[in-house]
Amino acid sequence: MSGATPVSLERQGDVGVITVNYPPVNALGPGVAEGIKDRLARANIDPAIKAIVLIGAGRSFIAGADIRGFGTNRQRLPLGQRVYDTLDASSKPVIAAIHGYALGGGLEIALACHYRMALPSAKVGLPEVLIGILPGGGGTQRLPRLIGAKAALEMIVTGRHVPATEAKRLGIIDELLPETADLLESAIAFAMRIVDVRPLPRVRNRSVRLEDRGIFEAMRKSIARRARNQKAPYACIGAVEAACALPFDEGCQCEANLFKELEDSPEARALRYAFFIEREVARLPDIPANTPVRDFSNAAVVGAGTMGGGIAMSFADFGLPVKIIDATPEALERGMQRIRDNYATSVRRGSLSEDQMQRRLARIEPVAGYEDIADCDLVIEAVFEEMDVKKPVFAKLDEVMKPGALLFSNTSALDIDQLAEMTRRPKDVAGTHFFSPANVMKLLEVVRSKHSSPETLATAMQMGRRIGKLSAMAGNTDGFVANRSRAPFNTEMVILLEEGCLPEQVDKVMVDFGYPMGPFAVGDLAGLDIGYASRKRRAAENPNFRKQPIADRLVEMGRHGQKTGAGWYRYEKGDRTPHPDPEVAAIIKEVATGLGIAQRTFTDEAVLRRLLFSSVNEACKILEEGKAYRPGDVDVMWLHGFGFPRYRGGLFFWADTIGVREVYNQIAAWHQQYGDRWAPSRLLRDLAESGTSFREARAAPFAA
Ligand code: 3H9
Repeated sequence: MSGATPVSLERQGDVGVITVNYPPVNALGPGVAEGIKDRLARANIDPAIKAIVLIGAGRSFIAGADIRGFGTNRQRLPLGQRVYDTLDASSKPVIAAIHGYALGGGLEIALACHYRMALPSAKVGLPEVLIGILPGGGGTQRLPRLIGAKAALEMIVTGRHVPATEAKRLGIIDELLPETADLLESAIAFAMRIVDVRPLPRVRNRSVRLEDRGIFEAMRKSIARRARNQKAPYACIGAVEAACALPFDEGCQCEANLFKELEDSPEARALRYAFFIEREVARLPDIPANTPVRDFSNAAVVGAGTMGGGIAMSFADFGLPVKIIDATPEALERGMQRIRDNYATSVRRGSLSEDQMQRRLARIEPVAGYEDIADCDLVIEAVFEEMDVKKPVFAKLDEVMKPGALLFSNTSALDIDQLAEMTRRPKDVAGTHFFSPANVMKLLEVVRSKHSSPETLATAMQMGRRIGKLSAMAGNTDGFVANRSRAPFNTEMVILLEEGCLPEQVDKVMVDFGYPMGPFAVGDLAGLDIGYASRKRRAAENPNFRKQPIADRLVEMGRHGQKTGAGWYRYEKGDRTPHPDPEVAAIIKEVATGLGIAQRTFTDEAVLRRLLFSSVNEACKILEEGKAYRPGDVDVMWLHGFGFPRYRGGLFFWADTIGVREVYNQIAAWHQQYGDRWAPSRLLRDLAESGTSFREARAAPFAA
């Protein structure tokens, strides 16, 4: 290595090998792009070097620009002087040798090289849109020139990671090696084969293949719903459109202008934040990273209901064999049929092949009784959500499961300590709360009992990651972190009706905000009887529980949601479209009159704040009680458990865009107006008084 940069140049025969070594994933951190430029210049003037290979050390080629540098006073070089431009201009051929990831600026560097070769396991992509920006290193101009506008547009607007085999088919990769090949050796051999080929194949000199002028409008239409309130996806489309209309340098200028507009936009800041909290959530400050994790290669699920079936599918989807039991053969068969139907729907929709379905189904083994699961490495209880039903299940699991097997519960609210205490191995017990549908939703809330050992918790977190989930730790409190912080929102939305809102207004506000569906429509989808049962339980436990007479009335009338053709909305047979229902409006009016509550109108902003501020306050209480590690953990749960719009960062990130003082003042005012349920949390008051943002809030030490 020459010089103190993370980039080295070595000569191997006639070939100069430039190696990027910036762990863990070779992002373009400080000195990397400069290092590549510098080594490239040296290689170009070294008469002994005839061709150049650019390769990454460690597990990746280059994962893109350093995301931490965005929004800071990052140095921006003028067009023509950037690493991409100098690679392109090299008079000696440059070959990008790709393994691991070539993403964002990493792929843009590869596109600026004259040739690209890759191992089949490599992935390439331009995922900038996922962090609220667009490719800013010429990617929007080179990719369409290389693979045509249509394919480039799709890759850039979705940001998806494209496997090298597909990238070869598309024309991004010139040569695909066998997986076992020595990448460097092969790249050097390739370099020697093309060493004298001139002119050098420069992507910038190609013209764009525009298959159909309508692709841009069609893309704008197709993303309209998903990308509402966002700028980056549209900027991506605009930049590819520019590639089709303008000479290369002008197209790059257009890309650079759009990049500048987006780099520090609110959506880019929120999406960068989401990227980092999703990684931070895996770190458990009070459990050492080197805590041993228990080996597991299979699982069992007790309970073949909707949740149990979804959990079993999650294991099967990620290659782990899973056994499933239920109380009766009929219930088990019903559960298996639901699993088969779910997979069949995916096959029909084209998201799963017949062959994949068969392989996944083969991993799910329905078995008759507890003895048949005794040998499994871990078991997840997913029976009816009642303490009296779950307790005997834990006693039984303790009796039958082999020593060392971990016992998890999928409860969404019940006390994990009590379940652990039903066993002689309380250390091996924890909560693993999946969200519905369990095979689709990404969040896994790992719930820590006061008995859970660090090993059990570390294993539960890892189990989630093995089955494609984002695992986040929660303390043992009613509703844990996700549902507890969401509960006041659910109460306020019904109280808003008493005060004069209609379900359709509340839903519209939340959809406009960015949720895929409004909360009342979601309620109808999930079934209103579920909330009814849990309200009855809570009311029995707590005399101060805020009743929801409107919601109760609907359920008592048999309006259980979509499944009964009516709930908050009315549904036509065989159609899931919610229609506002005058009957519901009449019930609302009648209940409100009975309660003596005056009806008034609400602005959309007032509705939004009323719902989300109530949850912000509760989430502050959760931090203050040490039931979550960090504000970011709460935000991850809202993003992945409840469909909170990612480009708004999460509950706390969004609240910071309003400002902690304003949030506090409003909550304090509502406390005066509505009483105790709006009492501001101590933490919220402290933050407001000290002018500390929600994101910087410190939680109390974790209390299981
Ligand atoms: C861009 O390139 C803009 C350009 O168009 C033009 C500019 C002018 N920066 O995810 P992991 C960290 S925009 C900074 O756990 P994996 C990550 O935080 C960029 N840090 O590993 C983590 O740190 P820690 C376009 C980064 O194997 C560690 O590396 N590129 C970056 O599960 C390991 O990451 C992207 O958007 C980065 N670019 O997944 C790619 N990348 O250990 C973003 C990673 O402290 N990265 N880190 O928590 C990824 O998608 C995944 O990290 C990757 C590896 C798939 C590469």
